[in-house]
Amino acid sequence: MQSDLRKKLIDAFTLSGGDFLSGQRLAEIAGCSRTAVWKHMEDLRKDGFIIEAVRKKGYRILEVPEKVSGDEISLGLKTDFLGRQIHYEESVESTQKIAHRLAADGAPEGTIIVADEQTMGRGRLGRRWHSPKFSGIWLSVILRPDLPPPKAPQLTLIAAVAVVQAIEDVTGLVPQIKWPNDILIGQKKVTGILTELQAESDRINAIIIGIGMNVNQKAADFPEEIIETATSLAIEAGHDVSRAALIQSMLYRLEKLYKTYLDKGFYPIKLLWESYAISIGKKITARTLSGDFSGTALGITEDGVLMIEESDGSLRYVYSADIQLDE
Ligand code: BT5
Repeated sequence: MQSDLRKKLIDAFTLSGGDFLSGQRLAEIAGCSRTAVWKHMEDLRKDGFIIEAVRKKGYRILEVPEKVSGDEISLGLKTDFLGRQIHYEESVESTQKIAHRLAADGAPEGTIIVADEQTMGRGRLGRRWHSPKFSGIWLSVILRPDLPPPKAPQLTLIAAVAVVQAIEDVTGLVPQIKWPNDILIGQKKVTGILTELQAESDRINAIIIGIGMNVNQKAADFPEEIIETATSLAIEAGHDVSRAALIQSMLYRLEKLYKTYLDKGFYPIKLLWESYAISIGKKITARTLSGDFSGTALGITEDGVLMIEESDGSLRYVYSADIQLDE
């Protein structure tokens, strides 16, 4: 019902060809009150439409938000197989959920699922991922490497390198990686990665890499809980950034790194990853399900496991944790 009204308003603006439409006229066209028109205009604004409102003249739409549906991504995409099958939805609970379903139904390697909004975006350990409409990249990639399940964490690190390179390519900003899945700019989180598996005991059927990137949010768009810890590329660059260009670059970089990984193993990726890592050589605390461990982060192993040297000199291998920098 509500989206019906919204559609009528957008159609009216499309027909007006950039002219102003008064609140009264819009109310007549949409068959609602002027207050309802005002409310809908505010909603459109929140969704990324740039609207001019002038007394006695009414409203006009100056800019519509950029979408990231199939066409915008395909046009100019330089990959062989990654992103050649695109499943786009305007709004979903979680792109991971759809990716799991498509992967179980046999979707080919390289299929991507992308949405303009997630209503139940998820992080690790059942945490939530804030994914507002039109302002970020909410994307899942299906890969089908012929590997045993313990190798899966390496894919998170490959994706992290691809994300950093894409941000550098498109914006010139220089992000850093916080093991295992956070991409930071100036200590604030700009991207999170969630890797999930469909596997049997000895082989991976599908690996689903979820990437959530804050692109065009303003500081005030972040909810209270993360306002101090999150940032977006627009905040850091000082201008809006094209989500489609970022997705294209990310897919291109990921495909190249993935091919290198399958050909030459993890070592070349490990070197790249370490060159972007924020925590190597620093004092950190790793919060794991079996307790907290503090010490110096030495680096990652061939398998992508984090090595920490504790103050008594003992070496600890951390497979899964949240990392806090202590210096
Ligand atoms: C992550 O989890 O960082 C993985 C996020 C993966 C999101 C993508 S979006 C596409 C795909 N579909 C999904 O449903 N998910 C994936 P974790 O390390 O557990 O971090 C989660 C924590 O980050 C939350 O508890 C918040 O504190 C914080 N957070 C939530 N939303 C954020 C945002 N938009 N930007 C920065 N921090 C955020």
